[in-house]
Amino acid sequence: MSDWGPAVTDIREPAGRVRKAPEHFLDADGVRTVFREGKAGRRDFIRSAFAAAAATAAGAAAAQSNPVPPEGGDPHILNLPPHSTGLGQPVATDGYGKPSKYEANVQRRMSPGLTQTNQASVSFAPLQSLFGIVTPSGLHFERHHQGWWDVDPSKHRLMVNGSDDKLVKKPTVFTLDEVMRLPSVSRFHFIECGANTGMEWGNVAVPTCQYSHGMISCSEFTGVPLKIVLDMCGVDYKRGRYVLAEGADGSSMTRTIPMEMVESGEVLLAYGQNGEMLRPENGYPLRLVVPGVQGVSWVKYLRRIEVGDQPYATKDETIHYVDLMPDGLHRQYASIQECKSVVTTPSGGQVLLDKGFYNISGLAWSGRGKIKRVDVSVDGGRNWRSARLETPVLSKCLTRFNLDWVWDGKPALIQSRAMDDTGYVQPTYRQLRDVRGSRSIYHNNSIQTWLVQESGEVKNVQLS
Ligand SMILES: Nc1nc2c(c(=O)[nH]1)N[C@H]1C(S)=C(S)[C@@H](COP(=O)(O)O)O[C@H]1N2
Ligand SMILES: [Mo]
Repeated sequence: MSDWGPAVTDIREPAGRVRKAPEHFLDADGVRTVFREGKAGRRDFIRSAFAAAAATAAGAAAAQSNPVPPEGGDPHILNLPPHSTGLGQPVATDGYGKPSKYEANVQRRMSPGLTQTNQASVSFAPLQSLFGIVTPSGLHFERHHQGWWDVDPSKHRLMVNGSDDKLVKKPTVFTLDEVMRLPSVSRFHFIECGANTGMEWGNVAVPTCQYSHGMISCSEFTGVPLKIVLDMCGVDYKRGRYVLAEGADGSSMTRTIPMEMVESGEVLLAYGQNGEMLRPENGYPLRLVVPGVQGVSWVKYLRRIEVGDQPYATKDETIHYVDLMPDGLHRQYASIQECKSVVTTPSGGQVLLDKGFYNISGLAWSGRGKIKRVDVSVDGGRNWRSARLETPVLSKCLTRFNLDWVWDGKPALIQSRAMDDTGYVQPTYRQLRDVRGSRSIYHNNSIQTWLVQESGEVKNVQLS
């Protein structure tokens, strides 16, 4: 089955899943609006659609945290909230901590109807709720072809062999302990599924950036450069110009990686993610990290590396993850994720509560290197201003950008356009379709447009 089933008709969470938090306004999709409730005096600015929710939320918040005597009460007794007067929770109540209950709407989400089973499926990361560049491991997007497993690390093995006897002198089977005693590195990289933003090819315009761009995540990965292990096994690098990576799950996930990538030292046998072991959903206990390359090559539950003298033409590189070009031929092995960006605030589903100042914020990345510049337009691409790139700006990693904006209350078309250090500039839909046609599913890196309507509601639109 391909990554995308029928078009989405209804992406809303069941109403019961949406939590109203006292300090945030949440719309029906559980999307946090841009403004938090400020002073009570600001409430007259709030749009009528939110007035009811706002009144309850602000009232509850005021009662909890306002250290003034209740009206008509004893002026000597301050109405302090329990958290200022009582004893808090003991340490290690949760041996492994969880987010605040007020953040319960920040979830990775499935798109109902997108896939026929929940095992060969995808969940999207809530980009609109995240700050900085690191994706918390519990919110990392998921893409499984045959469901995920919690594989016993003491039983897991990694085999390294050659496609013929001469390519690898010492074929070896490694335990995880044996891999983990080798020299390790830790590096921040994004992983993006080649199908990210795929529905936009058909101008489906899914409502939020979680669904349009949420098949990307960014982590600090820790592991052993694959080159070190291949050296140990005595690889003939003259003839052995490709490796095949194979996963241990039932999906027969196998992908060809060119040896130059391995020789660069960037390809990792990773066991660590954001300071701890990989999560089961992300390939515990061992996955391949192939910086800059589409997610499908980042084989999870990695059990075998074979060295070969030619590309392997597996199902996931000849039938799936290929691009139908305008001349009717398929482009295969397209692997590097080209330079791309998206504004995450304000973005589809969010609501601006009033005109005035906003921090436009978003993410930019390139599979070829570092982000050099991000320009932002609020008028559909007529005028551009350069955004601030926040540090760190790392190679093949998400880069956070921010830009000051004063909204005048009129409709605005917000876009971002990233450039990487090779000089490549993220294309418009017209530029992309001129080269790629319109029958692709994968590898859509076009400029995204969000329409801010006069009501403050933000919508996904596509400018041709
Ligand atoms: N073993 C195995 N590896 C796999 C897959 C899989 O189904 N099985 N899916 C691939 C695809 S298509 C993507 S986009 C990434 C997703 O990684 P994640 O689930 O950690 O986000 O894993 C890749 N590696
Ligand atoms: Mo993918």
